[in-house]
Amino acid sequence: MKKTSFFVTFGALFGVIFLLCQIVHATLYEVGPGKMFDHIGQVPWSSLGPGDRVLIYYRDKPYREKWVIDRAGTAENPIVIQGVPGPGGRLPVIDGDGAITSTNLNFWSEERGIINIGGSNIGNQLPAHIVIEKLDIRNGRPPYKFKDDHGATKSYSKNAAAIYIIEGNNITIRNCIIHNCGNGLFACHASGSIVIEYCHIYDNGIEGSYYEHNTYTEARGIIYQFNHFGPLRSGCGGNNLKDRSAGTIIRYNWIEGGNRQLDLVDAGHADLINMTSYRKTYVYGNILVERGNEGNSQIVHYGGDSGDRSRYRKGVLYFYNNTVISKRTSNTTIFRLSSHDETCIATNNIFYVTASDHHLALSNRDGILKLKNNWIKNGWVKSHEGGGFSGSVIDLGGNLSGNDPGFKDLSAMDLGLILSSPCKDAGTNQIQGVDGDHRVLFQYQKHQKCVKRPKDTQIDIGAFENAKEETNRNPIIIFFKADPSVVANPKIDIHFSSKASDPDGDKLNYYINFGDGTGFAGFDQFHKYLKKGKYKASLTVTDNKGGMASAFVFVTVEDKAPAIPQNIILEKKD
Ligand SMILES: [Ca+2]
Ligand SMILES: [Ca+2]
Ligand SMILES: [Ca+2]
Ligand SMILES: [Ca+2]
Repeated sequence: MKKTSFFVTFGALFGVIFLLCQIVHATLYEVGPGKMFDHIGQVPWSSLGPGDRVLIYYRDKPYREKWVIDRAGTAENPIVIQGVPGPGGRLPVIDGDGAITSTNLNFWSEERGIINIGGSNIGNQLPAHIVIEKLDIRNGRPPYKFKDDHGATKSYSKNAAAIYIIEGNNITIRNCIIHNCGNGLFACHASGSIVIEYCHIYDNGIEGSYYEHNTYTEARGIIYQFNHFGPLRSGCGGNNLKDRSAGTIIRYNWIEGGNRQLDLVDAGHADLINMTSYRKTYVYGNILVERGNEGNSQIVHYGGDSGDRSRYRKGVLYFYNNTVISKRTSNTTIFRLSSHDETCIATNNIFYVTASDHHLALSNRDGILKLKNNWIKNGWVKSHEGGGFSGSVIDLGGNLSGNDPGFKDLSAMDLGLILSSPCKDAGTNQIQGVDGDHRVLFQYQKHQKCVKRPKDTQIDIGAFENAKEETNRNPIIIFFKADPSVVANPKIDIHFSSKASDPDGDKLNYYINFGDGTGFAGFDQFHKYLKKGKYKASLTVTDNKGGMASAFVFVTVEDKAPAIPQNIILEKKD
């Protein structure tokens, strides 16, 4: 006995020590007024480990600092750099203008970013499992200057970014405000599994230049979701979202302004081009807005722009349940497919222009565009290129045209549908090439938010479903029975069993009231009545959402002489 308890104690103690070790390894660093550190540069950036968290507290003065992250967390214990908002939810500001760098750091490409990920001579880990959230990062572009890791004053390059990802995997940028940089975000080809979500990205770019964009990414796997992309700075010719990645998913974003809203072009590196995911690009549930005659009249470019067609995407752009609006007074072209090897399957989209007549074209010169269940403004044409058009536009059915798609309030940019909208229930539930992971499950909410897309038997066209949130339905009882329902004497086991289902698939709770003052929380139970009588046993099934169903069964307990005297049974047992 003693031996056992010793080992139990020892085992428990060992477990506690093991747990303590795990906890001790993760460290919390706090930066801000009255906190552990006054300056971001005091954080030991070159030795961060899994589970470490850096909290940067809001203060009225911006933090004029820049740094590098080159350490690896794990999937369970990422390294988290998180701003702590101040009054009114204001995010701590990381200002690149006049930013200083800790001389404890030693990294390259300092002129390319305010926060760099990867590219360090000290920490020397491939960055992984890093989360950056709730920071307002600004002013990383010329003419702003900074002090580098040797204390020398340097200028940002034109293509400097708020966050410059040189290399690394599983990097999430969430709930950040990114503005007034050259490129807002930049991810190089040695990065992978990038998620950019709930961010507000606007006012980036360089005047008179086409080469700096709100985001510019080339990654092995990237998801953009729930972001609010605003216009670039005035006079800047860059695109809103420019991407050269494999495995690109752009969903549930509001993307307004830019030369083109989406510029999805070729990767420059064979390791990306050879990935099967390079051939499939998913764009769904987005709102794409051209505010006026701003820059290029094309909304989405898919394929390549390097001129080396062997590198082009040569795959399929799955473009569905987007709401696309152009307020240009002149021509608008929705898709530019770079070559005859690019295909777009456009399903359940609204393509609306405010201009009348034939100002809307769906395609540019090349490629195969397949149309299914879209709503398209009256007067649309395949292309504005006339005889220069060598592509094809294929009608797969279900497409509608009209003058008014039935937005709730276009002037207020409330792009949900009114009940009488022709887009209501006019989509197809079978979207070609789209399976589990890429189904339309959410919809964008102004701004930087998302909600579940209401479930409806027939999907609407566009980014918003006009359906009331499904009301809860009651469970359904399939059976409830007592076996046997008549017994000759008290104290005989009766088997109560039941089965129910819920049309919403809700988890169910069962309760059996035996009608004799006792009950049981479950769907299957044996019960003995102690006295003769007629009992009404009831079953109640609830679904945790207020839904309920009940059923009952009568049980008769008689009081007859036992069929076999019990004392004989007892004797036989011996
Ligand atoms: Ca350096
Ligand atoms: Ca434009
Ligand atoms: Ca519907
Ligand atoms: Ca239910």
